[in-house]
Amino acid sequence: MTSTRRRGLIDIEIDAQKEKVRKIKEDNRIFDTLETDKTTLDNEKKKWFFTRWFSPTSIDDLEKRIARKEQKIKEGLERTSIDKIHELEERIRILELAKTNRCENVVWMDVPEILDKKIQDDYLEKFRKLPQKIDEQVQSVNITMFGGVGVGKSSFLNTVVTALINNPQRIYRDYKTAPSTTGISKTKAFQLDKLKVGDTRVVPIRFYDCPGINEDEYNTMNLDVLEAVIKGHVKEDSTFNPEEIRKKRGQSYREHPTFKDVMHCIVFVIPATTNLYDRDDEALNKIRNLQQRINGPRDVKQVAIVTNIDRIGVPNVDMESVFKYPNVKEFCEDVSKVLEIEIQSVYPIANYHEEQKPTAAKNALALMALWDMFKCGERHIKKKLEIGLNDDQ
Ligand SMILES: Nc1nc2c(ncn2[C@@H]2O[C@H](COP(=O)(O)OP(=O)(O)O)[C@@H](O)[C@H]2O)c(=O)[nH]1
Ligand SMILES: [Mg+2]
Repeated sequence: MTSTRRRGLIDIEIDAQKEKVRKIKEDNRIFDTLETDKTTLDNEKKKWFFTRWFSPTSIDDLEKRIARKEQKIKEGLERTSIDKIHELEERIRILELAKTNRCENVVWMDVPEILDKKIQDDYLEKFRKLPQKIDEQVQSVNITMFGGVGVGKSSFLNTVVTALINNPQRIYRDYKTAPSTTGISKTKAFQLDKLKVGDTRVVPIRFYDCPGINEDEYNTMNLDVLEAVIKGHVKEDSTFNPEEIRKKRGQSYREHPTFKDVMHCIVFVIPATTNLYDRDDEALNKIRNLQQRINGPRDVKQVAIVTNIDRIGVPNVDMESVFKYPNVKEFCEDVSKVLEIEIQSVYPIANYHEEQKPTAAKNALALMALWDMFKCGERHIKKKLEIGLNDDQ
């Protein structure tokens, strides 16, 4: 059979899993047949005793066979439970289902067909070539992320750092933020460390990690606070203190921000598992209200990332083909409609969650999104610098 279709990581994984199941079943058969062999041996011996007739090789063969099996067990062969086998078979079924849901002719604009190492390396090269400052006055693109608690904001930063540093053995999990295990956001520091490519070369991008904007009993993250963040009223070296920002005083509040302090790109973070048409979704409502406040002639650029793509039927192992999944495209289109952000600036993202090693596909997705954020921010800055900063705000 000849096939022009490339064998992807998912095919390799399916084959590997099938082989694993085959091997386990073969091993289990050793245990299953050992008892039968022993019974047959007993019977053969009895037959010989009563009739003095037996096939001369059968007892010998059986004894050898039993000895071989017992030796394997002694060497550590283990029986695998039926539940475990079912679990593996279920995994194969899910991967095969994913493959059938995938569609070769899903059309996205300007997206690579396969997110392989080459795409990852090309983006890394682009970041490596960036100047370390954008301008003397405004050195970096300031980016902040808004989204509910636990939507993957801190994880996205960790994915970005993992991708930029590009150590094939290491996933960064604590990039200046505490991992949230309780569902309560523990994000503390506002401005995060400088991003670096390959751990050395500084990239002119600064991230500001905000607390979640929902489950907000005392309305601490209200629209005034979010707007103050965008307008640069929060001092970068302070911990995030919504109370001070609301009262417009205190050590974390900056009364007179300049253009280098404002956010140059806002990222809305939406998990792919969100019901976008739920009118009671607090985070979505807040984002839309915020947009009404800030959308104006001097727009700051907005992009969206859709996290948790691995939870809507794209297996981690097939993330390289993420753009071939119609449901991913549909969800991103819906985000584009609901938040009125052009589809080119809605990025599917799968953050590292339980895996041990980075993958080219997840890195590439994060780098693509980051590149767009950077370019948007940079354009915004350059435009403003051309107009003249005095005209600002
Ligand atoms: N499977 C999966 N889990 C994710 C993803 N993004 C975040 N998580 C998990 O969701 C939980 C909350 O993420 P976190 O980044 O702390 O959310 P934050 O409150 O927005 O900063 C953590 O357990 C993450 O590992 C993703 O893309 N896929
Ligand atoms: Mg967080």
